[in-house]
Amino acid sequence: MKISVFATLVLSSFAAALPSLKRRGGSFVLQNGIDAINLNNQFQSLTTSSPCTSGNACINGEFAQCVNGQYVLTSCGPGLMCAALPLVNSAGTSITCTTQADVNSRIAATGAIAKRTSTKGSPSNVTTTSSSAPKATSPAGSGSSSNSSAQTSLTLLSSLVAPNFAQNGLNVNTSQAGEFPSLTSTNNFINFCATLSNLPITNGQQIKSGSCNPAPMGAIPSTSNMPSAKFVSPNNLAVLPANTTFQVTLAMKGIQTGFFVNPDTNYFSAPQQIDPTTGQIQGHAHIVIEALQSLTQTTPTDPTKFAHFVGLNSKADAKGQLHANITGGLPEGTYKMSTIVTAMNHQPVLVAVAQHGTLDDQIYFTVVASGQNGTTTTTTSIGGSPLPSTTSGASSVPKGSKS
Ligand SMILES: *[C@@H]1O[C@H](CO)[C@@H](O)[C@H](O)[C@H]1NC(C)=O
Ligand SMILES: *[C@@H]1O[C@H](CO)[C@@H](O)[C@H](O)[C@H]1NC(C)=O
Ligand SMILES: *[C@@H]1O[C@H](CO)[C@@H](O)[C@H](O)[C@H]1NC(C)=O
Ligand SMILES: *[C@@H]1O[C@H](CO)[C@@H](O)[C@H](O)[C@H]1NC(C)=O
Ligand SMILES: *[C@@H]1O[C@H](CO)[C@@H](O)[C@H](O)[C@H]1NC(C)=O
Ligand SMILES: CC(=O)N[C@H]1CO[C@H](CO)[C@@H](O)[C@@H]1O
Repeated sequence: MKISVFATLVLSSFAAALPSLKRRGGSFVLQNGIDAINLNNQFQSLTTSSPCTSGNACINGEFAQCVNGQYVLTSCGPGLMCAALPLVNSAGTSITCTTQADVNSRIAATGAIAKRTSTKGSPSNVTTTSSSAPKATSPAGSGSSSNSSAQTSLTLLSSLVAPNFAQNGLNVNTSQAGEFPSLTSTNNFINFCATLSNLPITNGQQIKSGSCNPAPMGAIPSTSNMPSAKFVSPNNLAVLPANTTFQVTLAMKGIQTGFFVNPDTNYFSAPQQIDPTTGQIQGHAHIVIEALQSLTQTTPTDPTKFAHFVGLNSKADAKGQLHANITGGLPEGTYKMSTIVTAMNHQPVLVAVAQHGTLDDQIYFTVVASGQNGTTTTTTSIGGSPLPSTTSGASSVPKGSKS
């Protein structure tokens, strides 16, 4: 009958459009998926007595045409159901007879994920689109696609193409004088490192001569989940006794600490991840202590040199604090102590907005020969008496964890 001919035509035109699907990445793709989900949800509340003005819908899985203000139903036939599908080549949706599997895959291909529970308090059963919801395999924030084969495929999902990456940022309302044109890409820079043939891919290694890292940046937390750090001890401008073990206490918030991967094999090798329940970055912090010429030094320090480096890999305690012992202490001098807050794979944390308070802390302190001005020492030292000098005391020799 008329409807099944129509359905066949629609289906065959979709089939013809399939090969181009992977190459296309219009900004409408995801929206079409969302629109289709919403329409299918709305169809759940329609009955043959629902009023209509024009157009088609689906009622009880049957194709519904609006005729004189009322829906007229036509069966889709065995094995077929009526559903709204996302258009492939342009913005919009199409209402047609098709299979449940086809509905599922077309909506999933847009990156849209149907809600499992119906909205608006409707106690309805699992709806066609609900049952088409891809199984939730990825935690919130770790990507919008739950297509597991996509995680081994060498092809970029069209639903993940970021259309704004194709624009260089100039000639738009918000561009400012002097702005440099951005590098652009229509495929999310997936092969960017191929443009830098002089650089090896980072490949999880800490390559001192430089490299190109192909991993995407990953999940970005909301502004209510930006990490922040503050040294508790020593405090700023503290005076510590030389060559004496002291404890560093760092207070942190807005981050799930204790997440730490192998820095020798998995450096920068995965996107930033966030905890699905708290929405916070899963990561860890480090502290680095650098020798200064004086507290008023104005020349930048040399990042290849540091007096002490330590990774704070454990989970923060109940007070949100992390601790490290600087065993043997530091020789006399002035120092800058900084945090390096990172995601799990050691990349610096990334947050949602450009303008934000610092995610790290830095303090300055002085180390004096023990016995001198001991009363001005403002931090907790461990052991009390100066230790014999050790190799770990030389400020020019980097020590501590490599991570
Ligand atoms: C899942 O990903 C694979 C590989 O990218 C792709 O070929 C397939 O079309 C995707 N399926 C869906 C339903 O998105
Ligand atoms: C849910 O499904 C059951 C059995 O198919 C049916 O009896 C019931 O009316 C449905 N409820 C709603 C709200 O559609
Ligand atoms: C530029 O931005 C202003 C302020 O938001 C807005 O009123 C205007 O329409 C924009 N112009 C264009 C060309 O987008
Ligand atoms: C630091 O040393 C003190 C005293 O030996 C010890 O109780 C504490 O657990 C140590 N802290 C860390 C983080 O190793
Ligand atoms: C601390 O250690 C350094 C290097 O080992 C040494 O030169 C210095 O004299 C020591 N200072 C004190 C007060 O022990
Ligand atoms: C022993 C010693 O170095 N004492 C010093 C303590 O600090 C005061 C004020 O900075 C100095 O005047 C002392 O010489």
